[in-house]
Amino acid sequence: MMRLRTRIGSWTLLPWVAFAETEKPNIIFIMADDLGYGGLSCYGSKTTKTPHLDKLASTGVKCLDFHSNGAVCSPTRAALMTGRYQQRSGVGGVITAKSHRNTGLPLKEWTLGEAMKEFGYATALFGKWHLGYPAKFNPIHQGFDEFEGFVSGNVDYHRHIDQEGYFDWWKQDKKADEPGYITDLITEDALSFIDRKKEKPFFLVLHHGAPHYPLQDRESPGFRVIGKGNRDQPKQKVDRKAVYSKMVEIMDEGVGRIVSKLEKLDLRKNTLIVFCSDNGPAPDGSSGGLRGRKGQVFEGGHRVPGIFNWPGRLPKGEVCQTPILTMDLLPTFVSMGGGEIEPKRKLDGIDVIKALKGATITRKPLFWKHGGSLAVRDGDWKLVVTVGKKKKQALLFNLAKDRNEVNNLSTKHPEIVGRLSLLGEQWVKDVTVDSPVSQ
Ligand SMILES: [Ca+2]
Repeated sequence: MMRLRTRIGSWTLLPWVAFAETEKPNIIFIMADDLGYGGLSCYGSKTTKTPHLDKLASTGVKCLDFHSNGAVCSPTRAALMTGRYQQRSGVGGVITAKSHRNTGLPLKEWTLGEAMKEFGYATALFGKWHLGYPAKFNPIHQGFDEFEGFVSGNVDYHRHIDQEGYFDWWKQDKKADEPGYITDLITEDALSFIDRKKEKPFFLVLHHGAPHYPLQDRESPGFRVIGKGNRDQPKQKVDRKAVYSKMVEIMDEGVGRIVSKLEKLDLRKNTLIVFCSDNGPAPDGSSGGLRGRKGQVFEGGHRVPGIFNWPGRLPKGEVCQTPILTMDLLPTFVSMGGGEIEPKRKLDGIDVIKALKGATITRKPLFWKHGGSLAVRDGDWKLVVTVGKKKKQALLFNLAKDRNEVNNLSTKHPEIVGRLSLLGEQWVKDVTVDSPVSQ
């Protein structure tokens, strides 16, 4: 490209750089479901090959301290949508297919979709919603121009039936089938959206079902039937590890197709791509050696892969060691899109652009809660309080030296246990609201 220099006041700028600085980037946010910290090859997996996500990490910023807000699905999604701890919007637990069919993320919440629309973006969400079953809670009523996907926690990848036996595939806020394997459908919907919206800034959210159960790849048979509850295929019928890897690899293949589309349309340089998971792994996945898994507040339950890639605007091939949570994405995306959030919104999440560019950010204490278990993190210290059938246990770890939470230091540092316990109690009081899905 020819570089013509322009003088503005005392500044000498390259015109194309000056233009790029003021142009809103497209933002594509991709979230996997139940993918643990060790689930991608760039995070150490030896059994799953993810070349396209690996390339986004090696040419962008790979986060080593990225966390889902929740240890399970709906809570993390509520935090993503609101930029606040999920307990504040009453989604402290899973919106279950069995017991919560009439509730959802309250419509009064100011959501990520609404924020991006307000700041001039065309918005779409394809894939899993899990923030309310009734049509009134559909993503199109929470700021997304377009929605295709499912509203429950998981569907049969071929038959699109949830685990309680309800058909669950939607186009906007109406049930409508679209035959196909859901990971491919989500990718196809994304490619079509990019084609249709290429002339204006777009905000595209892809919430994959993969690799959440049921364990099914493209060749696996559909098995759920309408009107009959059924979680997964009989274990003896499936090579679970092989199918699990394949599910992640198909998702990665879709990421590759999206990157190719952006390159073909000459949109890649002006598109930020972000990837993460919504919680730690189920038993078939990998936490990469971290203690615990999905449903727990040990690191394995919430430390997940996190990748940010924006050519020329974010560092290339760097790692980020600042703790980043799902709730930080709303303020970060708004900031990257050139918007400013009014102070009255009182978000818990923060804009993490500086951290992604290499600055050290000191954060306020961070909290995770699942059922009766609570984790409090302040700097390198993490307190994990678990409540068993008979006893309450408080464990203290220093994550800088012991990321896998092996050495309990609670008896050595009772004063830190006391301080973090108090912070945890105050936080629970601050964020908890009455709700059918509070935990
Ligand atoms: Ca999940």
